Amino acid sequence: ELQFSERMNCAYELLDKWVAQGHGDRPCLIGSEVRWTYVELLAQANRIANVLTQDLGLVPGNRVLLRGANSPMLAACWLGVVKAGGVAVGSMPLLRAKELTQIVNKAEISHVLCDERLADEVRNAQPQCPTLRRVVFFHSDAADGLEARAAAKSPQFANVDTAADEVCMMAFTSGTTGTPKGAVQFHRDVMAACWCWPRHHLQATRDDLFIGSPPLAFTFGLGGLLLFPLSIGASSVLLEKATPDVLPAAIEKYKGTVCFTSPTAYRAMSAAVKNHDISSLRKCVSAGEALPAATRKLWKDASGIEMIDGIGSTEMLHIFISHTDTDARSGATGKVVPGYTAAILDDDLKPLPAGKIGRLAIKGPTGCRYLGDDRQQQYVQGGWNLTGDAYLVDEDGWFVYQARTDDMIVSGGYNIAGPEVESVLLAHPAVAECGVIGAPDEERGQVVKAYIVLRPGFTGNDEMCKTLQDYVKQTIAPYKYPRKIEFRESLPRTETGKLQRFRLRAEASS
Ligand code: 3SK
Repeated sequence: ELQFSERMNCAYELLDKWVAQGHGDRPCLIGSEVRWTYVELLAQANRIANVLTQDLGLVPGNRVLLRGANSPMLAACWLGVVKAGGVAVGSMPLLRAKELTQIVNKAEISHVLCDERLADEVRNAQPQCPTLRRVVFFHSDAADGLEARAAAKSPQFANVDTAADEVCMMAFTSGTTGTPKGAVQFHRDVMAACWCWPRHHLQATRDDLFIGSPPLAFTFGLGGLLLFPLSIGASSVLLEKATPDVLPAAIEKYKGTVCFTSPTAYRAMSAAVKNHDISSLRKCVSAGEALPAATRKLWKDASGIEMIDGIGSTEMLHIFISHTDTDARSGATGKVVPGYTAAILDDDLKPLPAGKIGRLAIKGPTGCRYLGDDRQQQYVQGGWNLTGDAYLVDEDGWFVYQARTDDMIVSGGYNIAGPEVESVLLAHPAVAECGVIGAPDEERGQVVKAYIVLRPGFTGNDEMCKTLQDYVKQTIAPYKYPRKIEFRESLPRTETGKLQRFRLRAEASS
């Protein structure tokens, strides 16, 4: 049932098509300051495509970094880039110059469209980024800002005639070493992601209003808050701030019907929802980290809604194992999404029987393609995508999460590479050695915990703890800072001196 013609631009399928079919006056995107219909979003995306191609010299295949909190304008930039045959590369708003430089250089970014309020880190990165030709700011009053440039352009644009298997987007995810990996997706991958899980598991309609928290730079948010609503002609609220303390009020205000957020956020919202009328909500999607059975129950008791929990990955673009709201089993992540095949494999890639714990392996219409990265060989083996998760599957086909098989820390919905935090801490003059792991945490799933050996002359006390936490916050994205720090005389190491993180993890869990 999933068929594409050889030539296809996904922006047409998501946007132009609805206007061509007479659906243009329907509500499309809502932000804090604008409410756009389909026709209005199309006009803005077309104007941006005209700016990119006429003013900024963009040619098909150029990679464009997008930087901003969720907003209709950020969404229009994504669509404008894709219409122009460019490659939209999302970036988390909290990233600092150091991380932006890595992404820009890895992806050979030529253009940046950036929210003016986030300009500083881009400006700091720019001198280290030789491929970067043009940076234009949006949410800006400047005469050369994106809004002014777009206003001077035609609202018509002939989409670049791309092949279905041409690259249209890249999403970056930090590896265990902290070196970001760029996952490359084709136009057809976007449409496959819009088809498989949303049609079979979410089952939203064009009357639904999507709302939630994940950034559009995270494929969970890109799909849930932009691609999926557009693919069915529905509408979406794109909030710059959608933390658990403000999301219930936003659901009440806008009358959101389909919510996407993390287990940590549902847990935090459970108490707050009694102060708000969230009766408009009918579907609640949870992903980004394992959903504890207690959180599922807490949210059901608070809202009356059975969560649709699922697991996806940046590499696979979106969710491939999931519950539905009518077929959910507490403690399991769900069943495989139609279109995908899932198996549990041993270390020799042999399938394991039901009940045995092994490596989760996925095949389907989307799959991992890292941009020039040796880690491709680890993720894709024997035709399977190995997600780095340990799972078992029971006799009835329910997949049950056990653990991460690598060193990623998943905290409050963020993927954080322990070794990256280590390398920052090791640059501080007080730190002699350090090991960073994910310690179990009721609220956030895991928290970043650093075990630190100090250099002679420094003392491990609360003041030092705060100094090191602030140092990490100022060097890399603040959400990566170690919420817990323990000072030690030494760290467990192998005979060859390799840090034994598994011992630290075992200690933190005991
Ligand atoms: O972490 C997940 O489960 C996820 C879900 C959807 C899209 C992307 C990701 C990483």
